[in-house]
Amino acid sequence: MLWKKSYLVVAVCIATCISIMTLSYLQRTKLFSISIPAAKFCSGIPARNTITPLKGNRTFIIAPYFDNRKNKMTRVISIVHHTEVKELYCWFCHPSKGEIYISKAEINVHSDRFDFPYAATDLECLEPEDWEPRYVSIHWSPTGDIDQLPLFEIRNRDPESSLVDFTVCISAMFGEYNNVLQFVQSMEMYKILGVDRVVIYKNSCSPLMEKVLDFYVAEGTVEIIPWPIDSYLSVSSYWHHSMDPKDIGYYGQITALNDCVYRNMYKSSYVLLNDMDEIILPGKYKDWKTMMQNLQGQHPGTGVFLFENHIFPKTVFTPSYRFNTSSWNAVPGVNILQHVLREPDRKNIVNPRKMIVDPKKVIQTSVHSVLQADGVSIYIPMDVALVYHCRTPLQENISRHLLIKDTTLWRYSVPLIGNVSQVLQQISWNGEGYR
Ligand SMILES: *[C@@H]1O[C@H](CO)[C@@H](O)[C@H](O)[C@H]1NC(C)=O
Ligand SMILES: *[C@@H]1O[C@H](CO)[C@@H](O)[C@H](O)[C@H]1NC(C)=O
Ligand SMILES: *[C@@H]1O[C@H](CO)[C@@H](O)[C@H](O)[C@H]1NC(C)=O
Ligand SMILES: CC(=O)N[C@H]1CO[C@H](CO)[C@@H](O)[C@@H]1O
Repeated sequence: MLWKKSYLVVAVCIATCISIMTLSYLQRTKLFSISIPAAKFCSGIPARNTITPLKGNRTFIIAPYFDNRKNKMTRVISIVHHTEVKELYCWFCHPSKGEIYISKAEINVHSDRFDFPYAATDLECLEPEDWEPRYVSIHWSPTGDIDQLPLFEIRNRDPESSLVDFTVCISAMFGEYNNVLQFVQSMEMYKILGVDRVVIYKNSCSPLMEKVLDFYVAEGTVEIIPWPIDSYLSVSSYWHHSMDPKDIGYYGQITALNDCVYRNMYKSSYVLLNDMDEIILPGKYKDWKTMMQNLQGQHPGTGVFLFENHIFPKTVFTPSYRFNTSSWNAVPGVNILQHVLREPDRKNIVNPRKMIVDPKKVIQTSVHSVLQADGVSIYIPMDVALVYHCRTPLQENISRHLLIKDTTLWRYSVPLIGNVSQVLQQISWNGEGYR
């Protein structure tokens, strides 16, 4: 009897040990796979929108990207509630092999959350070692019915060979945006400086702006990514939660920027992360290509180039403005050529920076710096280039004679005026004027 009892104890012990070992194995590798009937493979609901909510509205998937720079994994750019989402799984399905491979996601909420409850997040899932998944579903549990889950195509699986030099990412156009003249001027400046493509995450704009965007899309310069973030979350127009306590900061700008970097990782040698009222303006070189060849030559291994932001107040006009741009008078928006006086540096305040990055070296980006990268970041002195930023003043009461005249922009006045006039003419011909 006694002997039998100890036998039982040993058996229970062994069983416990095995399950603990199995559990710890699963936890350590965060991986396991299951086989389910063939009819169900890859039969989820194909995701068609830029932003896909998961059940419960606490996780929003933007897009999964293949990333084998460190491990063989899928990185899912997403937005999650930073405390309420504790567990997520990637379901990789093989269309013919008879396998669903489930991998526990590491939920990596970006540190630049600025106190908002929702933030840009990377869901990092190790992929199966012996096959290349093309589709993935994301679910809060390792069990469930794949038919009911949204199914995402994994991007960057087959990097495209058509490489361009420069892509500008505009992270969020919102608030019925109607600063048409400044937008067209920015676009034409980007083109003069060497842009190949401009990617715009568009939340909302005016009907006239819509016409302008249609023009640039038809021309092949602009790619629009719909960004209806306010259909799912309350959005702040400010960068910090304390300024406007909503769900997420600045229309989800940081998430859009990260998506843009990954989207263009194998399409563009460089990605510029700036707003549409900003132009990275070289002082020493005629265009971005010459500038980046020189900078990259001087700083091999650098992945992130940081340019100082300088404010050219749109409220202060330049008295010596002598260009005849009367044909633009009916166009709503700011004429940047009239604003070449910049605010001086402020004591004890560091000018924020905007960036040109080699997207292949970036892992996580924020707005004014990258959070994680493979290469180093360097500051570019303002005589080489600065960010020309025409907007409402930061130093509104400063006396005019303290503003610094900086006419670098005027070097481009001849092609800029010609090209802008041409675009505006075409846009007004296509419709009923600037309305
Ligand atoms: C998200 O919330 C809305 C309304 O609050 C609801 O109609 C919708 O079904 C939810 N979506 C998901 C995927 O849970
Ligand atoms: C400016 O150009 C317009 C044509 O675009 C012309 O009609 C006008 O006379 C010019 N104004 C001056 C001051 O040269
Ligand atoms: C500028 O001056 C006005 C009126 O004197 C004042 O209300 C405002 O706060 C000042 N702005 C700044 C940025 O100091
Ligand atoms: C895109 C475009 O029209 N660019 C033109 C801008 O203006 C310069 C000179 O005025 C032309 O050479 C470009 O072709």
